[in-house]
Amino acid sequence: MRASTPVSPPERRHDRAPAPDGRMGTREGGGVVVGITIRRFGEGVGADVEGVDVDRMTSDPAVPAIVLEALEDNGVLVFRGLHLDPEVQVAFCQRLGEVDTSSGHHPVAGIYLITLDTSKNPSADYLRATFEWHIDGCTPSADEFPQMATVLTALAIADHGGETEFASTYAAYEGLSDEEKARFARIRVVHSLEASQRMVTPDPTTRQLAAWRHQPSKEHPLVWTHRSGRRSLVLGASTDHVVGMDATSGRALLDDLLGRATAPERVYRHEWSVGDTVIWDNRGLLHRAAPYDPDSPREMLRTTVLGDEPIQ
Ligand SMILES: O=C(O)CCC(=O)C(=O)O
Ligand SMILES: [Fe+2]
Repeated sequence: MRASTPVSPPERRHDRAPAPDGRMGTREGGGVVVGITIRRFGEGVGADVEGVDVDRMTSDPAVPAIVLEALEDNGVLVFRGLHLDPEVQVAFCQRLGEVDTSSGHHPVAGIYLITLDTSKNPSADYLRATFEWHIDGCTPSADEFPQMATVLTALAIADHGGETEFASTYAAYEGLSDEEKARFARIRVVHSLEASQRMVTPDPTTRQLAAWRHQPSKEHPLVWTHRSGRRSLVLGASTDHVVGMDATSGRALLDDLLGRATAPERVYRHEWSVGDTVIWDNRGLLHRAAPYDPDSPREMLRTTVLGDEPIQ
């Protein structure tokens, strides 16, 4: 584990009272400190956030900018043991951007309950596809852009499995050779709900197939050039086929790239404790849940912050 990397807010603030533990003003390497430490897990993706409690999450004016900057730098942020209420989770997310309130099966708008129990979530069957590496929002129903960020809080965890894994698609792009970068700049890929659902339901009923095909498929470039200027690869379970390539060669290319992106040394696996909150940058990461039993008590409060950046 790398040494602690404290983070400074974008603006200098001299008017704050010290944090109770006195860390304010004692940042290693100089700069302004607000008592928040971003502790990277290693060279790859992910970091622990220390010093942000529930109050600061919802009311400290410095926190949104710190979180967004740390998210861009680390991909995944872990807040341990906060036990966020659904309302607090949504309020925190609203400070980061516009929250998706469309789900409708949880009493708190902005919360989608992740569970394999169909009596609690009518769309639970679809969640088995989260066991495969994916990026959320590559096959939107309308002309929407992929979500910017997703937050999960663990209400209950699985006895076995159910960890959530993350891998950077920025790192996947950066790991390409110059020749590959040039070649892949022109490649386009069709994404579909059918492709991701087939991975977990290879023999669908006619009705399932019709439901999947009802969702429009979507063509995206393989390489996403972000507004920031960074580039990432758009990969994962929703990839259906490469435009203009025969199915076998296209699949081989996508599988090879996915395998490289998600090589074990590039993956952060979050082993949940009840009360943990994790946020990830959906635009620059692949994620998946490690399989867990359909009868597992695992339940997660999920909130998504909408994106405004097209894949281009
Ligand atoms: O259940 C999980 O760990 C992840 C589920 C997922 O893919 C998501 O929330 O987007
Ligand atoms: Fe997901």
